[in-house]
Amino acid sequence: MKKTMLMFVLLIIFASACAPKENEDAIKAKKIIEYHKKKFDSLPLSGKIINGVREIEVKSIQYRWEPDTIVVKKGEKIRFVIESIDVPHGFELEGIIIPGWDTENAVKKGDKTMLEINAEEAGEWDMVCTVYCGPGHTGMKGKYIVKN
Ligand SMILES: [Cu+2]
Repeated sequence: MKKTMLMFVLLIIFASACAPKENEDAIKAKKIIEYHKKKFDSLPLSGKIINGVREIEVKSIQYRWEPDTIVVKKGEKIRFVIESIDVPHGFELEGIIIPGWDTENAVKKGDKTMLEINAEEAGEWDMVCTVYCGPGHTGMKGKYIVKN
């Protein structure tokens, strides 16, 4: 009986010594992936769902976006309703093609421009103004975030 017990203990020690150990890089990489997965979890979603489409009103103002951070969920259909408050501004989500929208188009004061996209990929993109609107134009940036 004692012998069996001893064999069992030795087997456990042997097995744990042989278990593959993750190297530090792999552990670090896992942590980074986890961090990016959960980074946006606490952010509330923007706009409201109207007939199955998440509609978000975005105001362009010299030299900022209101809201300056837009958060949606992967898989949603998104409608931006963009309105300029002062001078003509452009609209672009860098790296995302908006069907039917030329980034050289201007959103004029008082006009409401509706743009629709599908949030297909999770991640973070810059929301920028693409029409020169004054000396602060290049600093007119916001974030478009698609949560998992
Ligand atoms: Cu601008």
